[in-house]
Amino acid sequence: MTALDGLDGFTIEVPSWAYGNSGTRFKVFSRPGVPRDPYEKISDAAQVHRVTGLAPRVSLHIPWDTVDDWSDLRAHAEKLGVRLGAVNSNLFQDDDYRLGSLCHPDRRIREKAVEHHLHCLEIMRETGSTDLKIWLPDGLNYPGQDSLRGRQERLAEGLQRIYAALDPEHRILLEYKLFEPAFYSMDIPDWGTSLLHCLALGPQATVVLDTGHHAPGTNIEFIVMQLLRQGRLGAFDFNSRFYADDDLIVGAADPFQLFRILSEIVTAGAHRPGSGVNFMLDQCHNIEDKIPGQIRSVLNVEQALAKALLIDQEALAAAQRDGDVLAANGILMDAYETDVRGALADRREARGLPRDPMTAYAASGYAASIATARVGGEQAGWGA
Ligand code: PSV
Ligand code: MN
Repeated sequence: MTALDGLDGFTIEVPSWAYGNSGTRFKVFSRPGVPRDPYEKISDAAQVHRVTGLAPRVSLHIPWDTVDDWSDLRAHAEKLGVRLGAVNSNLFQDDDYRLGSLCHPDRRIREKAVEHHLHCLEIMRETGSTDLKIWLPDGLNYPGQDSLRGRQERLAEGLQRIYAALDPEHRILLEYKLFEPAFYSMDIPDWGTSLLHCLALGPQATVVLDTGHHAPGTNIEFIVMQLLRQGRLGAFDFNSRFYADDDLIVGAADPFQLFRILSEIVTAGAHRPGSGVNFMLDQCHNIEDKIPGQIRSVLNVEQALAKALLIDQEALAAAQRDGDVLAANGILMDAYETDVRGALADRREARGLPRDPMTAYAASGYAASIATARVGGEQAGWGA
C-alpha cells in the first residue's frame, strides 16, 4: 500500500464543449477535425480516457448536444468505454433571457426556464445521468434595474419547482459566479448564496465550485473545506485563470493553488469514489489543440492529487498540534515539491496504459484521421 493507491478509482469528467469550436467574443476559431455532431464529441472525449484511464464520463450541454435518440448516444458512448455524465442546462443563449431566466420579472419567461430544466431531467432519465448542473447567468447591470430581493424569491421558487421533479438518485449541482454576463450583481454570485439555496431545497442540492468564478486572490481551498464540512460540495468545474473566467487548462496558471485545493479534498477523503464530489473540467481550448488540451488537463489534476496524497498527514497533525509553524508548512511543501511524474508513469504502465499519454495520443494518428474525415464541422460550445 503506497500513498498513490489513493488514486485508485479517482475519475474526472470532461465537458463535451471542450471539443467544439471556441474562442472569445472577438473570434471563434475553426479547427480541422472539429466534431460535426455530439456523437463525434463523445468519440473525441473517449480518446482522452483511452490514453489516461482517468476520464470515463462526458458532461453534456443542452441544447448544444441535442440528438434525436438519447439511448443511441448513450450506447455510442458505452461502446467507446465512456458514460454520459452531468447534464448542463443553458439559460444564456435565448433572446427571452435578456433580463434573466429563473429570476426574470415576467412569469412567462420564468416558466420557460423551469420547463427547460424539466426537459433536462427527461434527458437524464434516458442518458442515465444523475447530475443536473445549473449555472444561472441571471443578474443586473445597473443598480435599481430590478429588485435584488425579489429576484432571490423568484429564484427560490423556480429552484423548488425543479427540485420537486428530481428522481431519488438525481442531484442539482448549483453553480455560482462572481460576475459575467452581468456586471453589477449576479443572482448567484458566491458560494454562500448557492449554499443557502441548496440548504433550503434539501439534501439533493449541492454546490458546484468553478475555480474561475472568484475574485482574484480568493482562498478557494477555504471554500472547498467549508462546503465539504457541510456535505454540500457536489462538484468542481476545474479550469485556470489569470484575470477573469479564462477557462484555461487547469493547473496551468497556478499549480500550487490546485494542489492546495486537492489537499483539502484528500484531508476529507473526498477524492475517494463514492464521496459525492464530481471532479469535472469546464474549459475552452481556444488556441491549442483540443484533445491534447484535455489530456494535459486530466493529467494536471492527477498530478496535483498525487502530490496531495503524499502529504504526511500524521506528521502534519503533530506539527500543527505543537504549533510548529515552519515544520507544518515544510511538510506541505515537501509533498508539493516532490516530482511524481515517474511514479505516475510507472502506475500507468502497470495498468496497461501508455507511460506518456500526450505522446501516445500524438502517435495514434487520430488527429489526422478526423481532420480528413470531418469536413465542415461547426459543432460549437461558444459563439459559433
Ligand atoms: C459559465 O461561465 C460556466 O462556467 C458554466 O458552467 C457554463 O455551463 C459553462 O461555463 C459553459 O462553458
Ligand atoms: Mn462552469
